[in-house]
Amino acid sequence: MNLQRLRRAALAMTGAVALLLGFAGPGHAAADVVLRDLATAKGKYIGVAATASELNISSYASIAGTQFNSATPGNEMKWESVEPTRGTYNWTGGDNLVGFAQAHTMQVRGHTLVWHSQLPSWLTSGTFTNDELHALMIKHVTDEVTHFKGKITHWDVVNEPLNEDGTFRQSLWYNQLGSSYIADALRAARAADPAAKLYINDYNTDGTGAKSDGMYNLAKSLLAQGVPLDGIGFQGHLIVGSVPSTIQANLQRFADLGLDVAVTELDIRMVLPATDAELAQQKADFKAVVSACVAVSRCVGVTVWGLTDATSWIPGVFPGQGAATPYDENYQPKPAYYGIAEALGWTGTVPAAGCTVTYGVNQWNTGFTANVTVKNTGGSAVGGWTYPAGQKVTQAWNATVTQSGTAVTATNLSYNGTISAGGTQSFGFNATWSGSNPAPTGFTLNGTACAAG
Ligand code: 9MR
Repeated sequence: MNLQRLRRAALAMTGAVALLLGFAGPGHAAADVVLRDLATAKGKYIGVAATASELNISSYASIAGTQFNSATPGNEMKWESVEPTRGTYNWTGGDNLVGFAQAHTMQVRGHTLVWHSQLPSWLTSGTFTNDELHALMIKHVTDEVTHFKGKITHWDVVNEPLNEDGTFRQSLWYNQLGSSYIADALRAARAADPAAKLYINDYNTDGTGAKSDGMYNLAKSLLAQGVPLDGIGFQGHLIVGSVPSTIQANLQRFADLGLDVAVTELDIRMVLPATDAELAQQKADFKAVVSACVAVSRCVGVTVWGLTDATSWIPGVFPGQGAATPYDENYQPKPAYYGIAEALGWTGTVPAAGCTVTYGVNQWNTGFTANVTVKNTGGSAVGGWTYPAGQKVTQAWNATVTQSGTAVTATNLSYNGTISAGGTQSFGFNATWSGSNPAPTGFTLNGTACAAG
């Protein structure tokens, strides 16, 4: 039985079983890996998106604030969030994100001022003359950029203005104001905060192609008109194994126009359940994207759109897909995390597994005592394992141990619920046996297969 099958078997049984060993706590990568330090050494930033609810998750916040040095609000600076009622601003979510970033010495990408989506209904269902709509847009841009003046390093002023063929997207803005809304929004943003770098941001422009050509022509034309455009954001919502081979060349051609470029919303999704092969490919994919940025001197940084698979937007929008971020659902760094690190110059050894398990047994005619030591070699821990038929757990210590058929799960007690990086926790149990008394196989911890220790 290969490792993947063992893991699946153990996971499947964990749900049905009574003995679960759960050690919770934020994950830690190999102690020497700090993405933000690596990025800084390359002259880049490494960013992470966070919604207000994600920031309330302690593991999310602690990893975001230590591993990343740029933050983008997932939703809190969008029009529907800041001005749900006409003329009444709610800056709370945006201010909280900014406060979090400042407390952790992170810069902030403002996202986003003029977009066709996540607009308040008073705006989308209202009737406005072209002049009124233009004035509303300018006021919104001016008020929001002014509110955050001095606190935002980069603004996604205009988001997703293009169709897949590179033409302008039909939107509230384009339909009534024509393509000049883009230049006007940029000018208003510049007037409100001359220090912020102003971007147009879009998806499916990461490699060369019709949409990217449309963006290229738009950028060129705006620059020719003297419009204050500083950079182009490439969202990077990608599919595993499908990173465009032209990504570096594409970033470079925009840089050659005299613009900064950034990867602003990187995630790389796959059909679930993720296999080890797909996670390995995803590592290579994250590495390829970040490497493209590293190779382009005017690429200022890369932002991942979500820290963890636990809260990513992907499964909700692409049913059956997910696993798109650098950390798994238990906040453990995935191979993708190390792909980012490697692209940023890290040369360490990727931990082979999150855990090792040592299983010792002391047996007599029909009974035995087992002692289990779980070592965390990559993060925090939860475990379950298959248990040979004929064995029956009767008593346990230092864990709640339960059994269903041949599957056994152990759950931590209140005093031993965390395994520090490199640390161990041990528990034991008494059991009966008949036939033979082999060691169990298929140990998992947080869904990750554990090597035998
Ligand atoms: O991550 C955002 C998610 O929480 C929202 O539900 C969604 C609504 O459209 O927007 C997500 O972020 C989007 C970003 O603002 C612009 N590019 C696409 C992102 C994913 O939809």
